Amino acid sequence: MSLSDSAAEALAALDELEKAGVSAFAEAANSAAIEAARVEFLGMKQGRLKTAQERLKSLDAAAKRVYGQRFNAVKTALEAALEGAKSRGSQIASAVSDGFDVTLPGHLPKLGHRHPLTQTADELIDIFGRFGFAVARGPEVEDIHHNFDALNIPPAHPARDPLDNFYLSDGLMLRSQTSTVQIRVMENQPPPVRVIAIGRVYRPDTVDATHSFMFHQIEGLMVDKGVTMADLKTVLRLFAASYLGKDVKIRFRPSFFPFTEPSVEVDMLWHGGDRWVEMGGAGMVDPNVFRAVGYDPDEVTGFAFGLGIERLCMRRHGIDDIRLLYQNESRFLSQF
Ligand code: FA5
Repeated sequence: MSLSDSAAEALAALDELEKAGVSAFAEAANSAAIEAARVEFLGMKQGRLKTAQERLKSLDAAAKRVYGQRFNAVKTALEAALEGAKSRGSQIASAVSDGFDVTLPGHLPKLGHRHPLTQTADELIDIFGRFGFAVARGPEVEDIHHNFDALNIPPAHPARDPLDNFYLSDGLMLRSQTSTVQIRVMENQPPPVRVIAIGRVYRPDTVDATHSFMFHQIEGLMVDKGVTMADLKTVLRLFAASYLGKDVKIRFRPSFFPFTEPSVEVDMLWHGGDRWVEMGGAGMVDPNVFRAVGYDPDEVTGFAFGLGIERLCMRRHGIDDIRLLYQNESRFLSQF
């Protein structure tokens, strides 16, 4: 038995109705659109489904059965599509209630992080901590005794020049080096000593790409029976390899500091570096320094070193101007 042309056409119209209704409900983006689609397709008076139902009357008995079944399926599909649209709509409605749309992506807060100099200092503390060095501290406002006298720097020494130091009143000054902390530590504890001190120092140097009037140093001091220059070189080599990588080269040039004898300048060169860079000074603690703090130079020996932290940080990260470290430019700082 084949269906009449008009029955086949009626079934095709049902297919079309289902397709149009389901997609209208799927696309309805707010409650007004859902309601409009409901009236158009499921409306009791003039809805398209209602109209399709009326068409039943005009079909013969055999076609009625086929058409009736298909009609029920389309009705079910459209009602399900309406329910789906409603539940989607109520989620959207609750999300935008009070004018606050929780479905919109939020504004991510800008996270801060530690300054590259702080990161460098923390790494130095970590490395020397593994070598058994404890952290010591001293004041930035220091007296002449700790900055010069006890460090065997005589009254007429050019290092005391007012043009090279920030003097304050009452025999005080902004410390020009962290070697002051060596004295404070030894005044307060008997040997053996194994400490580092990290902090700010101040010198009225003209500011340029490698000089600042305020910068940071790391001081190291090791005092015990039988400490030698070989220990100093070993510790600095190990430090350099830990901080800059195993392929680092380190070089010691004879130099002079009133508080060490012999004294050296410490240079480093490593993979990616094109030249030797002076990192700081070092040497064996001068017997006069031991006497100033009440240590017996016949009993103990020791080494000390002082390195520039900006320089360590700059060479490690390829920063070519020290001023970048102090401008607090977030696009610069966010790279570290
Ligand atoms: C000293 O300050 C000695 N106290 C180091 C020392 C300690 C020697 C213990 C022996 C024993 P010097 O003045 O060379 O040494 O400074 C050490 C390092 O500080 C320099 O190599 C450099 O890395 C850094 N430095 C010096 N002046 C400045 C500046 N104006 N800006 C930035 N870094 C500086």
